[in-house]
Amino acid sequence: MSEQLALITGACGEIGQALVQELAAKGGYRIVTSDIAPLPESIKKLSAEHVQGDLVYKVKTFYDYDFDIIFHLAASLSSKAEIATEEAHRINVEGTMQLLMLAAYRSEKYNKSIKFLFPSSIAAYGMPSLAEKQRAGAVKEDEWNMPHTMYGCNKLYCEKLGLYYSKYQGQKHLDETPPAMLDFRAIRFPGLISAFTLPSGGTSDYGPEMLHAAAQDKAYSCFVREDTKISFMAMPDAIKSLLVLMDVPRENLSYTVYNIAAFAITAEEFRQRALKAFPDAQITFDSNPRRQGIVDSWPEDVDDSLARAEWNWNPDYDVDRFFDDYFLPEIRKRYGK
Ligand code: AKB
Repeated sequence: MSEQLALITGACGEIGQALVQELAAKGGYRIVTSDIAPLPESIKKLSAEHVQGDLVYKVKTFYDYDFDIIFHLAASLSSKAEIATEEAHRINVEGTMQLLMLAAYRSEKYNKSIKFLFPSSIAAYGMPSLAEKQRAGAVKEDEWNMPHTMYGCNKLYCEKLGLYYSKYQGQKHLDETPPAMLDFRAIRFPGLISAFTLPSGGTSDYGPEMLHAAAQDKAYSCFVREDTKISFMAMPDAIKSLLVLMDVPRENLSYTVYNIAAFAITAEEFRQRALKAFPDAQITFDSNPRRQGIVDSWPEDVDDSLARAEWNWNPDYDVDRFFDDYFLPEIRKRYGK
């Protein structure tokens, strides 16, 4: 079979770097990358072409590319987006809209349904109070869709745009068979933790920051309270979910947006795990009201039964396996511990 052409935007980000590596290892794809930054050396050779610059203006470059699949990862994350709201809206919404329009146009013109994989987030949820957050536990996709952040609003709206361009654009009669339309698939990711890269601009960043600091004997002041609880996942599971969802036949999917979950733990549980592995770790808590407010509005956990039922989603790393089989061995190698 000939190679498929894949576009990965935001390729220099945490998910981007890991995805470029895994997609290249899977084989069968010619990978075009795009990012505002130059590609890191570690993935340079894996990209057939890197388009560097602001995606909103670069999308027009891609109108002549015969993409089979687009992973649109470029985004301004929750903490950063809350500081520069207009810029976040431009990157998160305008960038996505431009790319969706391109994929919709090419899908219809060439009668070929381009797959569009979109990382959404637990930020699409908004819990009204801590009491309700506790009561709600693991939330389903269509519950509490009232985000408190610019980033969450952007993600939720882009999920809707994806549905619009994949199903309704052109407003055909409901019983009419539509022309080929883009094939939009979104995953609402929890906080992601990589042993190889560090996040920036997000609010779930306290998890990975604390662990990387502990492994390097650096003191860490955690910007949320000890009891703060949200859902987290190992980066390899996040990449696995994108690659699995990419390959599921469309007819098996009855939704366009899916939760996935692995483990939900508190900031204090992170500290305990860090101390067990690195007993000299110095971790204190100093809650930042703005960032605390953001994480408090996210659910404690998400219900991923839809993904499990429709595309056999199953994470490889629960909390024990995350620490024992992935994070600690890799981080020890990385920092020579
Ligand atoms: C963030 O913290 O903004 C992201 C996310 C949970 O989507 N990591």
